[in-house]
Amino acid sequence: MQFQGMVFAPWRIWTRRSLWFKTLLGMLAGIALGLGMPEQALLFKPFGTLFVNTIKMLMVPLIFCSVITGICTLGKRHLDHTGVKAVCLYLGSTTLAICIGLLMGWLLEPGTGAALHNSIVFIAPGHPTLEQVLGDLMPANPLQAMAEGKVVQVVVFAVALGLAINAIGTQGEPAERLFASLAAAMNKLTQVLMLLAPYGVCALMAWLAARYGLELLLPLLKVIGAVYLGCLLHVLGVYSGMLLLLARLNPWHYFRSILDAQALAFTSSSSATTQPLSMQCAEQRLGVSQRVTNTVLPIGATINMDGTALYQGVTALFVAQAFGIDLHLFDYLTIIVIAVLASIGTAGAPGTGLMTLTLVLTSVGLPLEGVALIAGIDRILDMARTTVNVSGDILVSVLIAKREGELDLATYHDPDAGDDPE
Ligand code: DAS
Repeated sequence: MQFQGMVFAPWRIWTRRSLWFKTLLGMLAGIALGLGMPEQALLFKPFGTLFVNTIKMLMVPLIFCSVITGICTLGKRHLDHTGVKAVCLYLGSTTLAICIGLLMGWLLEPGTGAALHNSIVFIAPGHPTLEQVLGDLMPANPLQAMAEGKVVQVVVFAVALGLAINAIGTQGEPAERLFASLAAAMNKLTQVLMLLAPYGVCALMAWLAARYGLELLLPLLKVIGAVYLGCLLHVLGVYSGMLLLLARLNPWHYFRSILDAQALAFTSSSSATTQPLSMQCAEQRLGVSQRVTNTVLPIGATINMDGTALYQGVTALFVAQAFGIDLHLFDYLTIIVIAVLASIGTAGAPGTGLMTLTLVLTSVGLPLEGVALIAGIDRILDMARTTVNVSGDILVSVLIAKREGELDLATYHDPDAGDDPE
């Protein structure tokens, strides 16, 4: 019995480990295999391709149902002036975040030097004219757009259909329930199929490490640096600026009061898990009224993904640089639009940003092998981006409460003042 226990102990240890840890181990094992046994490692390529194709299979149905569900969820809130302000501020800060991500990717060039351009048979799409871009926005045939993976058209159709479902009121409820359950099913299927990630990432990294050696590691470390630096810039720069310019509030009190929520977001990598604490922080430590908290934060949880958008900006440029693909102005604009729209309805759960990254890459014709490259370090990036997502959720509730005269300034400036002295 003891011998059997020893034999199965490693398996039991492995299965108990969380997915992100296994994926990180898979990445390191793949790199070791590729460096140690390059000949044999090259045989792993088909398994890496299998993993990439799994991601491709999930992408369109997942984002189609998620965007529709997000639009319907927003519609159900019968957005009053507070809700409309929240949506505008959230989408505005997400747009700023993606721009900062693109700026960090452009300045730091994390992918330069990876030189993977001849690693896969990949034909970068030609760069369209303005007429072609505008003509291509609307799908002539939505099903064909899905079949061909034209994600910009899929997202445009999803937003239009979501708005239409809202517009028909009670008649749209069955459709709303259908897409909500499909979105839940697709999220479940994603969770199950992402169990393949450790093995797929290991196979892909083994093949790439066999081809490119240690040159691959430095770019991945640069991606981590660029995302963390960008997140820091966004939180300290943009959020401080918004507090000072839009609400004339001292940012210090905001940062001091949201540390607990940020810590939970960082360790859990889930803004949904953090939401109750976010609401508590907003009300009890920042003085936001219960009405604004209950209106604004659930909207933030549905559509606000500043950290995720910033990460998509950095990693999209990383992939383009690594595979030697030039991006043009329209590509940057497409990345911004898709990252903002994809944030609507993306679940606040660990790793969801990696799935929406597939959407951003596909929208500008970048290879999805880049997703498998990022998958190994994704949890490290997810911790930072979720912290920014949660910080942004709370920030907008403070800004709106201040503008609507529902911010208790005494609490904002000194949240511990009311605590019992002993
Ligand atoms: N982990 C997601 C969240 O909870 C963010 C992401 O995966 O990008 O917000």
